[in-house]
Amino acid sequence: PPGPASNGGAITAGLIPLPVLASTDESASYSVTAATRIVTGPGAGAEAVGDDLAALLRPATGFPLAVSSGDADSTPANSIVLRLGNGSASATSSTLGDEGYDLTVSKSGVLIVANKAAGLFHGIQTLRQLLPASVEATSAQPGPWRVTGGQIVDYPHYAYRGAMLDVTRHFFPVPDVERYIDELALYKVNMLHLHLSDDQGWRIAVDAWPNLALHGGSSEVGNRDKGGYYTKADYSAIVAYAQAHFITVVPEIDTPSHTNAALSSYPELNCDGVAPPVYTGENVGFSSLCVNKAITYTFLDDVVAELAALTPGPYIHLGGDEAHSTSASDYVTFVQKAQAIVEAHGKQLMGWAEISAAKLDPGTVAEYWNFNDHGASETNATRQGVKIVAAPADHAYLDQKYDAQTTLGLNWAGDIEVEDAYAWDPADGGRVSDSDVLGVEGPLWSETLHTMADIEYMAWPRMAGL
Ligand code: IFG
Repeated sequence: PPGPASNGGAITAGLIPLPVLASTDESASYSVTAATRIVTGPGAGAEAVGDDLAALLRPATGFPLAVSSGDADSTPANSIVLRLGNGSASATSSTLGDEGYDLTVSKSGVLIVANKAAGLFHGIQTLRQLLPASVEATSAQPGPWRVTGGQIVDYPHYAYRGAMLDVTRHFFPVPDVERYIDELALYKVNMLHLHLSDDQGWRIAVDAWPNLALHGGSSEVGNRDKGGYYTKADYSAIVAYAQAHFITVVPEIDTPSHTNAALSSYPELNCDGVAPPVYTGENVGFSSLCVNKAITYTFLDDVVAELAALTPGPYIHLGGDEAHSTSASDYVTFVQKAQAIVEAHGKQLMGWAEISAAKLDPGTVAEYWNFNDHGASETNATRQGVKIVAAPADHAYLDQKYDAQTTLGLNWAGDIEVEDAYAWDPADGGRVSDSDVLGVEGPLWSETLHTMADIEYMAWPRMAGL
């Protein structure tokens, strides 16, 4: 971020993302001590965030940091106050919205005010970053735990601030996904897109079509391990963990291509009635659901119905990328039927931006990734009033190598250093307007990833750059 002098002084040094407004008052710094209390109120939402803050700060500080619910207006000395209220002195509630917060550090403590618990949660992420970095340690560290005095008023520019994790090319168990959620929360990411199916695997149990998980979940790229899948309880655990971090899960079932795992699981899904063998390679675009068979839409309706029932978020992502084995007219027919199915289950369709070849409803979201189309798929979307999520592969694809020395990852989109992940324009240099951009997303494809360490090597620090 720009130097401290240009945006509120020392209080913003090193904060990611950079707050909207900030001012430093060095005379008002505060140190968290054994006597510091966390006071929340009113409302259960505030108390939960107070407990989150205590859990985050106790290990490294070793302080008790008792949490109590205070009365609506008290700001007791030596306390960190988390208050849900009607805005604060410097920011009206409409400015803060649902995710913004107003954070003040004074000699007597810290006050964080927000309209909703999500705003308080984002405020405590900033407080984490205002403290010495050693506060992130899981064992007791020496203090002092000093926070520079001043005020921060902050709220997101984009509604959709996402990360995508491909749990299909290689499977990652629930604890890995939860760890990634912990990391994403520190940077106020609020959407987690899970790529749950592809040619090489199917990763979510569907009661009406049990072979999808049982057969489709048994393979992966390279087949070094034996794939895996989330039971409905696993998926619900991920959704709940994400929700506790104010992150919304966007499940993706990739269609009509990237479907070999499903086609291999059920012969009747194939146009010729023959199930292909499982696929463990890295090619894309060779598979397609059978657009002209009725059972294809029964299958899709059953899958979407069961997934929608487990997904509190507004979006079901049905992929749509690289449909090289589906004719252009069949593709449009399929996308429009898929859109209707998603909406019939009370959700909005999200898809890779190629879906904009079809007639899209205004609530649909197109995720722009293929910069090689020079903006065609994103402008086809915005021209029909559909918003985009910007994930251009040459800036946002975290599976791309940092440089020639990076052993993990692919490089078809070019090397991506932190600077490339940070310094780019979601409005694509004016090809779309900023108001068309719902937000940004950092996809992490897992053809070459096997472990949490691999995920973290590729995701950080570039996801923070995004
Ligand atoms: N393109 C494919 C992904 C993945 C990626 C790897 C999209 C939307 C290349 N589709 O990106 O499945 O293979 O970088």
